[in-house]
Amino acid sequence: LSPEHITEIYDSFHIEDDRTGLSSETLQRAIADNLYYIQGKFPEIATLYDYYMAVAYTVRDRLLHRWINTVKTYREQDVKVVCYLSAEYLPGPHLENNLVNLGIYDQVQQAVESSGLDLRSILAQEEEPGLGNGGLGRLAACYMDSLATLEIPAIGYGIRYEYGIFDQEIREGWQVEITDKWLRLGNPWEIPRPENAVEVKFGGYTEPYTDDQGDYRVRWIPHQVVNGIPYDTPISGYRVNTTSTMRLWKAEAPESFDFQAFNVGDYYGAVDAKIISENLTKVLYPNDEPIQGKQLRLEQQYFFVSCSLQNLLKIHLLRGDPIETFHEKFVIQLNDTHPAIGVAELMRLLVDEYLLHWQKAWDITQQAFAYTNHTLLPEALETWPLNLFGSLLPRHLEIIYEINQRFLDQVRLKYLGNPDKLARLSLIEEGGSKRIRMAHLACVGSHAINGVAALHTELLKEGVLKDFYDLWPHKFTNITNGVTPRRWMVLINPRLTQLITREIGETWITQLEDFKRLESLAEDPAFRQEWRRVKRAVKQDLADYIQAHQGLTLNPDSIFDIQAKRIHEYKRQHLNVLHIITLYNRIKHNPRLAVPPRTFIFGGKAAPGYQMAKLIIKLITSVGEVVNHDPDICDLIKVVFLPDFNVTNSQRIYPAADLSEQISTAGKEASGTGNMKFSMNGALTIGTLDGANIEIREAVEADNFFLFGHTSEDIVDLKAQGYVPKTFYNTNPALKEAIDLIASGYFSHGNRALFQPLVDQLLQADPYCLLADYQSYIDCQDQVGQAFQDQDTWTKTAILNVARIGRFSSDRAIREYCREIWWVNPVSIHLEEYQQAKA
Ligand code: GLG
Repeated sequence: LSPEHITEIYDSFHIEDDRTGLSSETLQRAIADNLYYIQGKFPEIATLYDYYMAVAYTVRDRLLHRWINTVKTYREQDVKVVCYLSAEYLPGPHLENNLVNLGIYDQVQQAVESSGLDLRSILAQEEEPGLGNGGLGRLAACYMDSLATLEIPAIGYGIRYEYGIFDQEIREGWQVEITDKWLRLGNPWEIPRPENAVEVKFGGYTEPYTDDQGDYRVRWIPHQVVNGIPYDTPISGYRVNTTSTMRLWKAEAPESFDFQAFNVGDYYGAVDAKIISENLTKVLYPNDEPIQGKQLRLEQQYFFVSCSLQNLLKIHLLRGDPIETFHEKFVIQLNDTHPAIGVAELMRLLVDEYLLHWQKAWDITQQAFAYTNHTLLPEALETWPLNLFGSLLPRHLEIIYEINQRFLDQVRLKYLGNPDKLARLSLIEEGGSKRIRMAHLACVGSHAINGVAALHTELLKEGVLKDFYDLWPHKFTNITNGVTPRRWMVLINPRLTQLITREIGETWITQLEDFKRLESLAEDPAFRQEWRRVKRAVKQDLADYIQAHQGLTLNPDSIFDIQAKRIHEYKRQHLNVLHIITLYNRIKHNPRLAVPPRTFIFGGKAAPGYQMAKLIIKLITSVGEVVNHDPDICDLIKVVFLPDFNVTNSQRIYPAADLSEQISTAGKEASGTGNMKFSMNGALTIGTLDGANIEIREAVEADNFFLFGHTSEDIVDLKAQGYVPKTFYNTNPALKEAIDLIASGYFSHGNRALFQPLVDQLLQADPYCLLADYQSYIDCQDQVGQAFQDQDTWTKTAILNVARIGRFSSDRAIREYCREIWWVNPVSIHLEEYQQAKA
């Protein structure tokens, strides 16, 4: 070999860095390296989980490279950052999402296969972070995905719960809750940052003093101090370098042992302090809609909010910016009222710790915060008993009094002699025992207030927040929710993704409005046939899964009629059950009746303390027991309850649906986001005029949506007239027969007592108006059955649903937040060569 020849050979190949390279060879080498040096394993003894960890670390290295460049750029360019404060996040498994976003799914698959392994089974090893209950937490995760993809500087702050939402098992038809030990085997996605720990104070008392300038000041002497340790998880954007941070706080005792207590012999007392502190972030409250009065819950809220705000102020000052410009560099979104205490905490930090004057601090606070409301249910509006609040946060109580006094002074000037108005607007609820109204604190302390769907925002303005709307109409906006097409289409439905991309290209992945191009294809019979083939294959996948896990054989040509969401009376899973029983009765009466075969699939968790919701699960499984095994039914109806509905399991469900059940009582569901995921994957919706259903129906057009039920106005009128559910029961034989069958013990081995509470609730109160909507629902379901017979028209309608769902991307929602509330701009991230960065 001549020297020239050797140089030529060297130039012809380029060895990639093992931590950043993206070729399958490099990835394979990196995975083997991580297996060896991180897991401490060699192939002969490595478990699938070890391989999962090795692959996860390999992908994380690629993310870190982008993440570091992102953080660096934001520091250097002094950009404005969105801070999303949310007590809940449901990001779902990270690995596959990162493969999709980085565009290395195929390379990693190849790398893994070359080692004789299968990527799907490696992906299945991941334990998802169940750090939320439902829609609110999942929305936060979709928004983090869109923020990164749109290259908007953002940090998502939250709580690192040691135990997330419980795992659900079904035993003898009942829900059983199992502790979610998601951290048991380690979490490769998080990086602890103990050096950035902050202190959070609780309890104690306050005392006034005069500062050097002669100004009146207050200091807070706490009873207890807890440390907050940040754990950072990188959040990738789709095919961009931007990688944002989800920073979750864990509570720890400041010292592992309180040595002073230890020295005087109080060993257990010293350990107790540690236990008390660490209990703070132990477990997520498993209620979908907020609960009242639990001290630990207020402690969790204050803890993560205080950690986050202290962290933001520190970042701001580290960038060399004066405290007075804080609101120009950060905008803080309150995801519901859970972090609303932030308003008082930022005031405390600015006034007590950074010694600003009240008015200056208030201007900064109001301009920094914005508030999203997620529910109208009156029982869900968070309020805290004054005593509890004052003993835990004595200084914040004083600050809230001061905010309230200044606010009510303003109100008094506007509404002369209107004490009712004042009482309604006040941050303090009087009467009986006084309470702090967190929604009011959020409204007063924010420059923008938004609802999550058009109807919801209108109802906010007319109802719960009417007085605030009258006062500050300019603060109110609607931002209809959206979901990320990366996870909810590309990741969960590769078959449909491929078909669509083949026809219209892949721009839709970041510009979902481009789905519009599918409209003309709805007219193409050959395309419709392919679409049907895909749908059938995806339904078969779910059927296989259910066969394997529950031993139930499903007919993939039946209508897959699915309701998957938290179990709640307002969401009306039991209305769905009344339809099942009605169909059952019809077939029993007329065994030769030609009904299209249907598979009813349910998924969802009930709050552990919500007895009625748990009874609804038992009703679904009990009806399934009877119906699935009744020979007269000839397999025309099947009822399946899929246990443990979470992000992972939901991913099998949305793509397989023909029919999406969105049947809440009108006016109760703020938005819903499952409705969007189903539609995006080509299901038709049967729904009420509630939440985002209304806008989905407008978008897909009325002919392509199965509408039933009373409107929210009807429901109000119905109740005002004195709603008597019994009237519907007495005058509707099919309804009566269905309810009587439940009451008779037919589905409970003759036990009439079992479902009595549910039957009584329906006949005596029926707060969610199931009986009033029953006939309309049944008629609509009959139309669904009819329509499904004509498969070709059904498919056309499904394609049109997808073609017109573009508006419900979280990218659109985030763009609206940026434009109307946050006033932030994208910042592109360029990668420095790794070697260069190291030097
Ligand atoms: C709430 C509402 C849902 C809404 C979601 C996200 O009940 O209707 O879609 O927030 O805004 N508790 C929730 O999940």
